[in-house]
Amino acid sequence: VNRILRALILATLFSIGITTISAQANSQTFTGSISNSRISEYYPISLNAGEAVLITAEATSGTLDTYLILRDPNGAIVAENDDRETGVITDSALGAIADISGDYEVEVTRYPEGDSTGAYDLTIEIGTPDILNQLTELIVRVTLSGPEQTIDTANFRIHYTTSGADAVDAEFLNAVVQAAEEFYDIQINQLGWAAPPRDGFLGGDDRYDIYIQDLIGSGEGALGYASPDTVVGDNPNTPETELNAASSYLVLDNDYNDSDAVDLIGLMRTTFTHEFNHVVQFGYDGDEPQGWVFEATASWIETVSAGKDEDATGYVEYNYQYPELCFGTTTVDPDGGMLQYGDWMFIQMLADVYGRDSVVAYWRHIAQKDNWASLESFLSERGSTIPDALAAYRLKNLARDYRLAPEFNATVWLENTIDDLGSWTFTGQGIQSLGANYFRFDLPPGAYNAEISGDRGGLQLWAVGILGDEKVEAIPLGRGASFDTTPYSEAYLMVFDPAYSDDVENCTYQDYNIQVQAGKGFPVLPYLIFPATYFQTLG
Ligand SMILES: [Ca+2]
Ligand SMILES: [Ca+2]
Ligand SMILES: [Ca+2]
Ligand SMILES: [Ca+2]
Repeated sequence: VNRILRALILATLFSIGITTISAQANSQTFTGSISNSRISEYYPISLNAGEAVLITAEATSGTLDTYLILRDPNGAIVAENDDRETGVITDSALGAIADISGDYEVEVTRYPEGDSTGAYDLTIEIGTPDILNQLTELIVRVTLSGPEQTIDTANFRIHYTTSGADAVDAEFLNAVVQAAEEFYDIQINQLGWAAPPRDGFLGGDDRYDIYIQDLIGSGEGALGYASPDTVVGDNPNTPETELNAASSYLVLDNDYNDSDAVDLIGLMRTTFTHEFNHVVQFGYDGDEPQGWVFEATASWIETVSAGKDEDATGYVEYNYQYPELCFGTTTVDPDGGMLQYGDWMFIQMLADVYGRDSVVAYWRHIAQKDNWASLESFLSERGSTIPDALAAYRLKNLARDYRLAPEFNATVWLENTIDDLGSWTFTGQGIQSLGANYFRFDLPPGAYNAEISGDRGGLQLWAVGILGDEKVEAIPLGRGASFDTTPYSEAYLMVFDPAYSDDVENCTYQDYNIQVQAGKGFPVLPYLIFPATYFQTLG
């Protein structure tokens, strides 16, 4: 075979892509089936360090929606894949390069939430790393409306087209090119996040992939999104060993023309830094069950990286309107999932109290633990607890103690005004886990006693006094105690629920009464003090 002919043969092999077996690879095909009594089949394979493996599972009968998992000799998940094209091609494909030599295990199972059954063909190809090029054909992330073109930066490959609904113009494309390395530098080099794991060969090479598509016009209802695709377990770019780090890609709208924004490039930029932060987060934990922390952190990133383009302050008004709702919920708020974005203020509080680097430190805990356990261990290292931190957060919100408060256009929801001694209660539905109600305390200056009753037993009371335009002082009353309003220009009472559970989507309201009497005994002194720079009278 002369050299020219050989080149042609290679070109032909490349063009048929997925059915090719390269000369250095050996490939084996197995058949099996998944039934309700046998939902997994296991196949041992022996790999040498540095060897690549490419695995595909294809359903051949019944309703089977395949799911593939590859485990290393220690039983740790190396890679997993559900669908070659999410929801469209439900067969599976994955590839990996062995870190260590030994006996690996391939598990073929079904999509875990379903009950599909049927037979499948499993193909396992072992060879040199170039066999993984086939993943580019096998895994379909985004299909553009016209011929796909790419442009590469140091860390990113941008996939776009100039025809059809997804078409981009040169100015927009250039702005994406600029934004990509600029926000990479801010998040990775300046803010100290670990670079996310590379995606092997997906998208054509190991750069992080950006796809530009008409998201808004196609009714997706999203300005952009990030999607984890391969769970790699450990992120090689951190010193710790992660459990569920994942590589991922991001998708941006092609022009933002159908949004109501004035500065379309600005909207692209803040969307980019938000979505790229998700890519970074997945490098710590692509499988954290508590969804709020992804959106809260990505929205917070907008405030520290996107300048005037940030969209995070736009969510505050909504969060301030529903302080009584469960903290961390992503479904129970009236607008079905808006609260989690406004929860960026909690991330800002961590940055204010423990330093900006603490946000990355918190994500290191998220990588190791799930649900509230990660916040518990992060706070415990700093001598705090979730109830203490959330009470402080609810008080900070009342004080509007945020650098960006001039952009808020909101004060926390005022439940009622207490203007007499006696029994008072909520006007809405009560409060949920880690939530709060705020009352104006409008009685003549003096010493008073407030006590909580009629609840399940755990609610806490705080008195809050405003010292002119200088300070907001918070006085912990526990279940009941006395406080002195004499020094203050205004006073408030906050009822707070310190109880929490991992099930943040099933919170229930708690009833309560507040008994207000004349002061008795020594008044409690302030415990937390906030600057009153941005304080505004409630209501
Ligand atoms: Ca599947
Ligand atoms: Ca890539
Ligand atoms: Ca690591
Ligand atoms: Ca976690």
